[in-house]
Amino acid sequence: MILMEDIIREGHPTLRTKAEEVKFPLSEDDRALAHDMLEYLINSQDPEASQKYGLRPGVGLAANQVNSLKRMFALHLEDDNGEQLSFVAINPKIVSHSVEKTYLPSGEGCLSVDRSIPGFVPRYARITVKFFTVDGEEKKLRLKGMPAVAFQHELDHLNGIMFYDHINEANPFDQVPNSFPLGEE
Ligand code: N9Y
Ligand code: NI
Repeated sequence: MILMEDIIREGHPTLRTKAEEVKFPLSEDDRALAHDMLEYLINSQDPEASQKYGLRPGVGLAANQVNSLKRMFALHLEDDNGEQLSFVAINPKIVSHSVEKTYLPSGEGCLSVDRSIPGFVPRYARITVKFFTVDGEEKKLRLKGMPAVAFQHELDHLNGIMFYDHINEANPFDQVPNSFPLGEE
């Protein structure tokens, strides 16, 4: 089971390293990692379990964050229609995206960052993504809203990119061209 002590923090080189493609069929270790990452998110959002194990709630977790350089991440969150999205994405990619951008009006955080870093993080408002499931099945999804933002935050981790890399340094809350704040579509 993944605990907070297993999540590496800012300054660890693995967070700045590009993760490697995963080969199919998955090894036992890869399967266990995929399972454990999704389990962390589910437990972290359960008030009893998060309290019991001292977990900081999260909607996404990338392998880099548990010091593994595999191209996989877990997402567990609801979409705009209240539908639960819960999956592990392996070798994920964005196949197309909107020109329009969005951002969380209160900025982003990260389980690997123990401080608050203010500012808008520009993200594509809508993305079409492809990835493989643990069983080697290819999925194609269209995402918008929070799931689109979270997918991009996680894909960034696999490429060694942190959310604050996208914040305008001189003016963190500068207008993002051609964008809308999430929640005000
Ligand atoms: C975990 C992050 C991923 C999200 C950050 C912005 C988009 C994806 C995470 C730190 C603490 C709060 C928590 C969060 C949330 C958001 C919306 C609705 C409900 C993965 N991470 N958080 N960041 N929760 N809950 O670092 O989930 O944003 O790489
Ligand atoms: Ni993160």
